[in-house]
This record gives sequence, C-alpha cells and structure tokens, in this order.
Amino acid sequence: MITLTIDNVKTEVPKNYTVLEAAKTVNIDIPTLCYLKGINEVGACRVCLVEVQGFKSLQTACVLPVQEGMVVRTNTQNLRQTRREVLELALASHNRDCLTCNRNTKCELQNLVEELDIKDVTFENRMTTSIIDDKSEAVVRDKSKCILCGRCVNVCRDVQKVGILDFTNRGIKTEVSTAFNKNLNETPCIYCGQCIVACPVGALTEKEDIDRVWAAIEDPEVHVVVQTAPAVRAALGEEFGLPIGTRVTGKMVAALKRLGFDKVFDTNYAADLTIMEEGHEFLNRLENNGTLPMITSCSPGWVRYCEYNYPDFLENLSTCKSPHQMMGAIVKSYYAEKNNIDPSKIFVVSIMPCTAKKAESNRPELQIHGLKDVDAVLTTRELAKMIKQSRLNFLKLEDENFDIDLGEYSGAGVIFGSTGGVMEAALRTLVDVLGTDVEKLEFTEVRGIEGIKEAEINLGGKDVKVAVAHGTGNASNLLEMIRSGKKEYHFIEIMGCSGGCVTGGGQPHISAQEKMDKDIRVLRAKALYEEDQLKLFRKSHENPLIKKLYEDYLDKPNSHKAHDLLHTHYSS
Ligand code: HC0
Ligand code: SF4
Repeated sequence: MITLTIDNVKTEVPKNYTVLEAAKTVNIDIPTLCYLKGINEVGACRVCLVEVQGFKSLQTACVLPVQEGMVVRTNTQNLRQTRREVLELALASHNRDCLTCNRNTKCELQNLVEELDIKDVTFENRMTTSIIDDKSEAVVRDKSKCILCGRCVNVCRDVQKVGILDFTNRGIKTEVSTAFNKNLNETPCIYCGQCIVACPVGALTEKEDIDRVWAAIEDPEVHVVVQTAPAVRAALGEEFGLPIGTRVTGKMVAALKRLGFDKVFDTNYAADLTIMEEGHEFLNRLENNGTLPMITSCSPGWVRYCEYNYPDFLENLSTCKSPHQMMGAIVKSYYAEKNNIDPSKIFVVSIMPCTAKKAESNRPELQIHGLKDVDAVLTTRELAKMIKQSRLNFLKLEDENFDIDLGEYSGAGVIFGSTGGVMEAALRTLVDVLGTDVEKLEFTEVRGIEGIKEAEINLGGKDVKVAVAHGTGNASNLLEMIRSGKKEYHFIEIMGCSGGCVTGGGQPHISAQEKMDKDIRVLRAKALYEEDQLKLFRKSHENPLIKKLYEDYLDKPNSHKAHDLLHTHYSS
C-alpha cells in the first residue's frame, strides 16, 4: 500500500493506483474528459491536471502512478485557470450548436464548461459547420463535434477488435476518421454503437427514426404494434433520473400505451419462442452430426462481425432469426390472421437497447410475404425522447401490463438481455426436455462479466460443453481458440456488446465519472435477474402463450411453417 496526501487529506491506496483513483477514495472527483476507465487512460485532454509537490510542471492525474509520500493539490486557482484554458482550446475546434445538439444537457464537455463557469472563449472558432456522415443505417458521425479524446478509437479497436476509427493527420489537422475517410457504411463497421456510448460529446449518435414512428401512430389506417427488448426496462428509468438499473417495466408499458401504440407486446415472448426453435435446432445438430458448436445469432452486431471476420463460422450460426424479428413475423402472420388485420396495414416498431438492430431490420432476408418483419427500430434513448416530447410525467405513471395477445413471457425470456442469459434460458429448457438435472433452474456458471465463461452440463447422459462471450473482442479470442483446436464446445452464446444488451449502443448515456465506480453491466443485469425471480413461469417452454402458438399455428418447433417464418441465413 502507498500513503499519500491529496488536498490535505491522507489516504492509503494500492500501489497500482493512479492519482485520479486515489483521489476518489477521499471523495475528490478530479475532472476528466478523455478518460474512460479501462478503455481510454491516455492523459490526452489534460483536463485532469494536478499539482504535485516536487514536480515543476502540472501532471495528468489519470496516468500518474501514486508514490509514497506524494503531496497532491487538485483545486488551486492556477489549476482552475489552466483547466479553463484547456477547455477553451477544445471549444475553439468544436461546433458549438449546443442547443440543437443530440447530447444537449448530457454532454460531458458541456458539463465541464458549466462547472468551470466559462463565459467566453478567447480563441477563434474554426469549426462552425457540421461535417456529417449519416450514410449508415445505424450510426451518425459529426466530425465538427469531435474533441479528439480517442475514446471511440480505443473501444472500437481494443474492446470490439473491429478497428474502424483512428487518428489521421498531424497537429491542427488531426482528426478521427475511417480508413481513406470512407463513410461508415463503406467499412466493416458492425454498428454496435459502442463508440456512441463511449463518446463524451455529440460526435457520434444513432440514426434516429422517431418521426417515421410518430407518422405511423397518427395514421388511422395503420395498426401500430410496439415491442420492447428485455434490456430496455433495466435502463429507461435512468433517462428520468432514476438510479442505474432501476426496473421500470410497468411504467414503460403505461408510457407506450399513452403514446398511442395500438398494441404493446414484449420481445421476451419472442425470446421464449427463440428458445423453442434454437433449443430444438441444437438437439437436432447434436443428434444428427450437424455443424457444432452451434452459435447464437440474436445479436446483429455479432452476426455482422462474423460475416466480415469469421465467415468460416457462418455455418455454425443458429438459423433462428433474432427474437424481435421473430415477433415481427408472428405479428404479421398469426396475430394478423387471428385478428383479421391486413398485414400490409401493420407497422411493427421495436424498442431496442441496440443500434445494430436498426440495420438488421433492413436485411432483405428478414421479411415475410414481401413485408419487412420489423418496420422501425428505436433505441432506448429515442423512446425516452418520445416520452419527453409527449410531456408524460413518466415517474408518476401507474404500472400497466403488456397486451395479453403476445405479451406473456417467462423469466428465461427476461434474462436474454444480460450476457449469459440466452444460454441460461436454453439450458433451462434443454435439461427439462432431456430429463436430466430437471431441478436445476439457475445456471450461475454462465452469469457475470468475465469475458469468456464456460460450463459443462449433462444433457440426457451426454456432457455438453458450453461457452459464453460478450463483446466482439472476447468473441474473437474465443473463436481463435476454437480455430487452433485449443478449445472445443457444443453450444456458444455470443453477444456483440460487453455485458450483453444491457450495455448496448442505444442505452442511456452514463458519464465516464459515474462509470469510474459503478459497473453498469452488473447494475442493469441485476434488474433483469430480479424480474426473472418474480415470474410465475421461469422456463420458456412453460409459457402458455408459446404452447398455444404451437398448438394453433406452428405445429412443432422447427416445423415447415416455423422455418418459413422464424429462420434465416447469412452471407459472407
Ligand atoms: Fe437484446 Fe434480444 S436480448 S438481442 O440483447 O436474443 O437488442 O435486450 O431484444 O431480438 O429478446 C437487444 C436485449 C433483444 C433480440 C431478445 C435476443
Ligand atoms: Fe466501431 Fe462499433 Fe462504432 Fe462501428 S459502431 S465504429 S464497429 S465501435
């Protein structure tokens, strides 16, 4: 341990701490801008400057290791003035259309400007017009807002192992760009949106689709059905000031009904359906020498990653459509027929924690009878905007239930939103179907935030090896081990984002300062595991509405009709 003094307060910290981390232990929040814990610790922006006794120059706290007897000052007139100058320089090359910016009131730069009470910028602004790439279906970049912090570069390269973004040019011409300055849609970007989540300002945002959804709602000819992904309920409340990971399922449903959607269904229902289809597909592969390991295919960021980087594993992907696409297909077939509604007059909206789902819904193979399964995808953040536009008092809304037609779901469906959840849901059903270890309900071996998790489960007398990876960087590590023969598995869950959908690219923004001492992956996942415990049915195959769907319409899992509606293929 190391003892040091920060602003006259003595503290003892582990010797691998930085001054920034040490200050936290005595409740001193040194301001930061480029810093993002574990991802971008580079001391580039120089907002975290501190004075250290014995050093002539100011030091950057985020990369400065603690030393025995160190004496640090974090809050002097000199430091406040220097930080102001550093920020003024950043503002001189930042398009300051704050009032109409997507990140207005949620911008880490704006917050610092307010804190340091900057009233004027000494330097001339050389960035007054937007430089926008909005060609992709999911992610929009505005270079005129970029402050060169490097967070997006590092998350894309090191966490996701995609490497679309990097610094180019030198000096005043430095910018973050793609190779050859191409638009994102001309690169192997997987649209995971992790760069959006990392960005402290409005340089990266999702491609919004709110107006098209409002137009559908207001069209009396159109029957508008909305569905919500598992992870949305664990984060939407944050947009209304609730603590991270507060579960707001009932309020979310009430809000959607007030917004004017004709039906409010839950993607969890379709998650249960996915388990029926995917579970049986797995058994089929296992019993008939099919391609193994079978790998889940419900995360479109991961599917794109596989298509671009590991085409030799495409055969391993489950042929199941992702749950929200299955829901769209069921709404435009079974539900439409049952309720005598012309499917061409149905508009399906998915509320997702994910930006890649926007592009997924446009894939030409994800259609039924020439109609898209899903017509529009909005992120959790976009839903919050619609609620705010409607001036609903979200916090005062009384809880309401999903519409019963396609709104019942099991606890297994809920946990899909966290890493390991799809695997656990599948195992709950597989052990029941195969008659082994039927008492086992919670598979904690596949829970948690370790990058790659493994378990061995006895299914009908056979030891089945499963693995779970989250974040495409971890997925890549796992696939490399399989390729080289170091590891062998039967069944694998891969989610494109670290933590699974709860930390998808469309979830509410949390500042880097808050992320320093909270793991939002854990807090939001907890909300889902709590909802699982509250459910009457906790296994997908026990969902009475899913049983009825097979009895009335699909016959049995993987039937001809189920294949037509619920399965797909991939392309390299
Ligand atoms: Fe997910 Fe899903 S769990 S991908 O993360 O499988 O986005 O929440 O909706 O479709 O159900 C996202 C979340 C979903 C789908 C489900 C799956
Ligand atoms: Fe990289 Fe994902 Fe951002 Fe694309 S969306 S640039 S893959 S982090």
